Amino acid sequence: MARTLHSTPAADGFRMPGEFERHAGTWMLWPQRPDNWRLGAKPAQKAFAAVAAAISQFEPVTVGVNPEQFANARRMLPPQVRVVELSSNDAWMRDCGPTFVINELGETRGVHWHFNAWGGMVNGLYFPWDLDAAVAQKVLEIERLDRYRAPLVLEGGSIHVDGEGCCITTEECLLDEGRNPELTKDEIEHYLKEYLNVKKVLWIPRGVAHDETRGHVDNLACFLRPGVIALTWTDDHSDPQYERSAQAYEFLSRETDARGRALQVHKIHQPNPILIQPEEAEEVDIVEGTLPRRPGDRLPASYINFYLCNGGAIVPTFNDPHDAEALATLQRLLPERRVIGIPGREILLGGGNIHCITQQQPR
Ligand code: KQY
Repeated sequence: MARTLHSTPAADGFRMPGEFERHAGTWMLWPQRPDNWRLGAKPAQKAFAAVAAAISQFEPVTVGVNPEQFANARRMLPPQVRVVELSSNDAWMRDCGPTFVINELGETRGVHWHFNAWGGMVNGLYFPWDLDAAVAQKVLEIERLDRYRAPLVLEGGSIHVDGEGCCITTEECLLDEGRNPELTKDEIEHYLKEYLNVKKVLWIPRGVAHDETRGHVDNLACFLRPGVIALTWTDDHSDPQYERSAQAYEFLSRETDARGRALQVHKIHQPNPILIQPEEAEEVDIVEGTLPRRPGDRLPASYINFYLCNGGAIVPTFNDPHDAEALATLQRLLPERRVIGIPGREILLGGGNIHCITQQQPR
């Protein structure tokens, strides 16, 4: 039976593990909306299928699909990927899926945050978002896992944890007026501590330039293991990302984690600027209430938007001169994993990348 609990993970001895810890599997959703994905989402569906296939070499993958796309998704996804009917407005499982928490006995529960499409009626990215807002509960029902209903608006892409008491996030995202304008920074931090069971929250000032999420940390920085962070970087002082990454680097380098360790921060140079091409913009339907895709707009491309799975790291590539260096650096930093590059441009055109479309269920 999947119950809704009125306590908190911290009170019950549950914690969010680091993504680098063992997974039971990965959850994804299936893209289809033509006002976010070009050409009726066909290229995006191929890109999502490639990500699911890559992860399924390492651990079980489940993809939730709207009813009208079930047969198509089943045909496009490899047989080892489980396909379940699960309605959603779009396909960002990181953001609308549950945050899984575990305890010392190996039990798993889920945190169901409030979801408002990255800003609700203030600066949200589409309307409505009612189906997305129910995804976390449905996943937990399918898995028969108990659920905590957390009293704040939060997307999974706005947090990373080390599993040992430390969370990284950004002020730009969690203090944004479209999310929890009625809560103070201290109140938000209190909820993060209660629902993730962390002792320390590191508030990085800003995320990646041009990111329509307005500051998701998962495009900027992540834990490779406790005490070790990868950060998107540019050596170009005139790039709008330079100041943001430099500020994050200085901040993280002077901080310690919840156990008092200094953080090691590794820079991963971003790709050259990637702009929406005129034909790509034209291939997206215009719908009132959905953020439009305009030719020439810069996309928030970052190699940090990768996903760690059991024995693997699935990294977006951009057909860019920096791809090889990013993959080689991550392979050096993650010797225990097989680093695999998967083309990320189609996912980026929708507003995120591989990390944004995946959600780990811990073992
Ligand atoms: O987590 C993300 N990066 C998702 C962005 C949502 C994009 C909707 N167009």
